[in-house]
Amino acid sequence: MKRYDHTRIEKKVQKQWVEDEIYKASNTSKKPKYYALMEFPYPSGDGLHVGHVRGFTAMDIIARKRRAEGYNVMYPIGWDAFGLPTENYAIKTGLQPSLITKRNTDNYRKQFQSLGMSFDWSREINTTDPKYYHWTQWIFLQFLKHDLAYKARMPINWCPKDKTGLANEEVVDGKCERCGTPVEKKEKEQWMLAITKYADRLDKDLDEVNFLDKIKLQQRNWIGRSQGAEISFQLKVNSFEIENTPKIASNETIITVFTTRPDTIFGATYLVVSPEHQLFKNKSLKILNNDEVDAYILQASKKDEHERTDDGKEKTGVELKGVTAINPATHEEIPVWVADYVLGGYGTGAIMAVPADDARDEEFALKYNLPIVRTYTKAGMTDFGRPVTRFKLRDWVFSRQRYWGEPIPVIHCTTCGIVPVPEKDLPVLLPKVKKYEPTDNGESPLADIKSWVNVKCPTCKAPAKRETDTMPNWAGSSWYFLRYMDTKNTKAFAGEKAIKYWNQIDWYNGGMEHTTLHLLYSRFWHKFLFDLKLVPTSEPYQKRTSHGLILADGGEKMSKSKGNVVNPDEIVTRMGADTLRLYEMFIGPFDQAVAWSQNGIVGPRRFIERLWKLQEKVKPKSADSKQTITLLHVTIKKIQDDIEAMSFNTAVSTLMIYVNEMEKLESVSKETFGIFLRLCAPFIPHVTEELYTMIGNKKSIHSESWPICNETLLVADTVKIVIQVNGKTRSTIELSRDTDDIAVRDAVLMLPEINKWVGNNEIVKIVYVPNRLINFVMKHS
Ligand code: ANZ
Ligand code: ZN
Repeated sequence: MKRYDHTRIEKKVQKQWVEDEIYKASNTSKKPKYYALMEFPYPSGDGLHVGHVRGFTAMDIIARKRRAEGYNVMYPIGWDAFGLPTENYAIKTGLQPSLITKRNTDNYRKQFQSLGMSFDWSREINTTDPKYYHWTQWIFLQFLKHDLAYKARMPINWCPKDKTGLANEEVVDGKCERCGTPVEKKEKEQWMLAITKYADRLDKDLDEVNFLDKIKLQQRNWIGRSQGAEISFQLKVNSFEIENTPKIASNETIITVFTTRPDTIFGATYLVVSPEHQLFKNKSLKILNNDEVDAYILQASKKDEHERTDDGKEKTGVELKGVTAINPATHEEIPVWVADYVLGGYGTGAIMAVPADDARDEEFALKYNLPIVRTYTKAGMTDFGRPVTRFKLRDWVFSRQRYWGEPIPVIHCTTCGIVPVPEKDLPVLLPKVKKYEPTDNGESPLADIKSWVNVKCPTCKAPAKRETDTMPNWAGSSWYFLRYMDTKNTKAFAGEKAIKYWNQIDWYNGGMEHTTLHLLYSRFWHKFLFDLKLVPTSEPYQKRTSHGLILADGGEKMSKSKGNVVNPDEIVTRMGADTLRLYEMFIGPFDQAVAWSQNGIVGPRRFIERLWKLQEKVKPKSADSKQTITLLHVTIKKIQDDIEAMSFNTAVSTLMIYVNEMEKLESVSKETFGIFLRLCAPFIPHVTEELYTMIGNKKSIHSESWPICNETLLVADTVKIVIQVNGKTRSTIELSRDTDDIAVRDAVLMLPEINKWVGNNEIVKIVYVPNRLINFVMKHS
């Protein structure tokens, strides 16, 4: 028997796969289609890390199983390559971002190929390719045409170090998500996308899709639907104080509040307006302590939302002297305050304060000695109100003052205003620049290229200027899954036929960190395209799952600065891609964060070596016992169920148990071993391909069909084993009868609820009562 030489085998079969194009998806196949997708990566200079391998291997297993089940599977890959890290590297080195991107994607491609991913490489895309961003720009123009893209002067989050505007989502605890610098507020003209117009549907339509509950919840929280009422309060301005001032405009004589508790209105003893409230925008309302109020507003503008609203923070505010409001329920005159615990961007930016019922209002009332009415009549929910639905979601700040992004395809003309670039002139190419730094006044470096900026107005032909803002790095990923359907199309983002064929993504997996924004943004774009009748479904993803992070040995986050990053290339070289894949599937429950363990990888490697050795037992004419066959079918059932449930770790332990069984046999038939290899193939595609050929099969194992489980053999031949730690029962596990002690031990130790007790502690003794109980005796700490 040849020794197991992973390098030789993996290189050889990978070459064969490329030659035979076995993973190529057809756009015209008669087979049922299956579209499996994993979030495409940002090609960073560091290359793939083991966290990528986890999610991509999982979807690779799904894709391979579906092919075996007879589907025409598309499992595509591409690069989400615009964005800051590349740009910052360009600034540092003077290299062109497009060259850096090429270098990085070349590396990622090589790495993915070495991992044996069953991608259809003919569909590779790159968001920075002009042939791709042509269509990102085109979709933007459709938003513009339908009034969903607009310009607004906005206080934006400004990172003084990166010199760029940040979306709310990119601000973490008041700091820039990328560099940690405290974020400032800056007023700037920004492009906005009106995602709030879709808030209702983005919320409601979650009912129709198969997303993990926690993912739906995150989407819902982010959208923040809130049912309530708007109630108007008449203002009263002290007459003798305003004798010589002009009359205030009528819309300023009322303050409208948003409340989820209109029934509490009899207990509303004062109003609070936010520092951003319209009331302060034009100065016609006479406030006696104007200077004090202005100073307060200025102070508030320097705080971020957390500082203003966090529970622990002391509330502050200033009374508007000379202004009162009439409570429409009690007809009493109540004071009006400005306080920054009320936010400008939510509801109407003003509230009725009910200190008896709302903790924040109570805290404020106690501090400033405002009346608290503890018992009052409850109003009907709509007696004073106009019912409204409000959302926390805000419109999407869609411009960046940076170089490495899609140019926003509009032209500014002094006569015609904002003029879209005619569709025939797309794409608006990113010009070459000498310096990639944003300019000192915060404009994009594109603003400095006169030859690019100065153009003729497409409408009146007078001299005009190009928009110099670029799109945020969320743009290209908002529709990439559509491009995969028809990557070479030059007339549309994808052709009608191709879109009709692939229809919708059947299964989308990605990181938990993308289940809010990217998911929401791409659902929004898709709904918009659906409204334009360009895609057949209003939701892009039928099913969405997420994988947990892989942490460093010891449980910390992997990071370059801590020097604890595990390099997948090194493991592929030393142990093989199959071992790495198997280890990542075995490492722990797929949806949870797990810590890498350098020792842990030895187990999967040993499994493959044992599998390799089993070839010696394969006899064409071996008559397998009933027990061997039964367990094979139990295994088929378990593997297929576990794969569907993404319970990969238990699937792997089931495979391990069967290898144990086969090792005990004198011989095993070619058929039984072949079926077992087919079950292993999605996990370890290289070694199974080689072994399958070695036992005398002509076809690639990856073109074989999925083994069919003979359910009649599945008499309930399983037993429930009690698991104890130091004699205390901690859990149970269901395994097939007569599973041997080593396999039971390994299966049990993988359960998170047991690992919690045993973990890295020393096991003194293991007591096993076959088919009934296993007890771990631990060293006393
Ligand atoms: C009176 C009241 C009485 C309220 C009571 C609550 C409890 P959600 O559920 O998050 O939508 N509110 C409204 N606009 C606000 C703003 N711009 N900044 C800060 N707070 C604001 O919360 C809605 C409630 O939060 C509203 O209902 C309002 O306080 C407050 F016993 O009105 B309530
Ligand atoms: Zn013009």
